[in-house]
Amino acid sequence: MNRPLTSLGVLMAIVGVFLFYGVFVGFTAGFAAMLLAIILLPIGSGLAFYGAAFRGAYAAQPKVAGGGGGATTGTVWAAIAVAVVAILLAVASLSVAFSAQSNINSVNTQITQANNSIASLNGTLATSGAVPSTVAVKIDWCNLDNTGQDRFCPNEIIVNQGDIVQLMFLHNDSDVHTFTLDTGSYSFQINGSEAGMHDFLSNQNLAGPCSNSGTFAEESAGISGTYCVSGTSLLSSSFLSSHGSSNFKVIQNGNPASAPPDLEEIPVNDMVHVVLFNDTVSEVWGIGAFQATQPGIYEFFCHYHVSNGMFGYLIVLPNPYCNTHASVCGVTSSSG
Ligand SMILES: [Cu+2]
Repeated sequence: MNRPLTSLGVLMAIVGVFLFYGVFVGFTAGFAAMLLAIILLPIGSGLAFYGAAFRGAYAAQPKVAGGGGGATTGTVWAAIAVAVVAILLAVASLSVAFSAQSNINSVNTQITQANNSIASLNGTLATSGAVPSTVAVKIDWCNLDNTGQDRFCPNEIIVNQGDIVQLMFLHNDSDVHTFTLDTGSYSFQINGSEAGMHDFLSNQNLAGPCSNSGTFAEESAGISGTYCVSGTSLLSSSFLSSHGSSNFKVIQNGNPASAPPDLEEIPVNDMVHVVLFNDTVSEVWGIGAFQATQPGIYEFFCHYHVSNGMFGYLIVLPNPYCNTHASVCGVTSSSG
């Protein structure tokens, strides 16, 4: 055995295998490592085989005086064959490894491109938002829940910041009800009252229309004790006209509180309409509009029955569009 040659061959083969493994796993990825693996592994294998076979060949040789013995020609060719086989295996394996790596790289590239597209879309949505629109909302008085108490139906209004909210509030109760929004920067009221209707708070019948009983702080915020539809947030007819919002966006029956339907466009005229039946108030409905200028959650309520649970929420979703189009959204410096 040629021990130094065998040791060198084994060492080279081990280093080649290490590099080979490294190329597969990725921590020695690169052309130089691949080349070195291809060189070291077969040469090391061949040398190790040759060195190991040298002993057998030496032992098989007849002793010749003065001669040291050596490898036969067959042993040399066998070592070369081992090296060639190692070369073929290494090249084939590395080509598979690089082919797989190529596919992984391709998939990674596609994932990166998809992520970039998603980020771009998110960025567009986050910075552009929604162009404000006109939203028609109809809210009824009702007492359908388990308490049997007065409620708003529905009791939530969800809009985007900047939207123009056309609000129709109606009831056919003998008690007076209001839709009052007087929180945050909002001041808006539809007062569905009429002479002869019952005031829950005073337990008296009203002497005239549009009454807030003259005792509510809301009146100092712009909500009127005289006008049935009022508040500093109430949009003017000229504003509505310039925004194409003069008529309720959803075609209604002529008297929204009654059937059968007689569909027509109803003007948003800041009025409360009283419907009589046999000289008695049977239905009251009012209509007006405000702009959802400030995002957030704001309570609206009925003056008379808020303590009974007649309240709901205006939910104004923040709209990035309003960051760059403040005037369109009605955002003023004083209101933030
Ligand atoms: Cu009420």
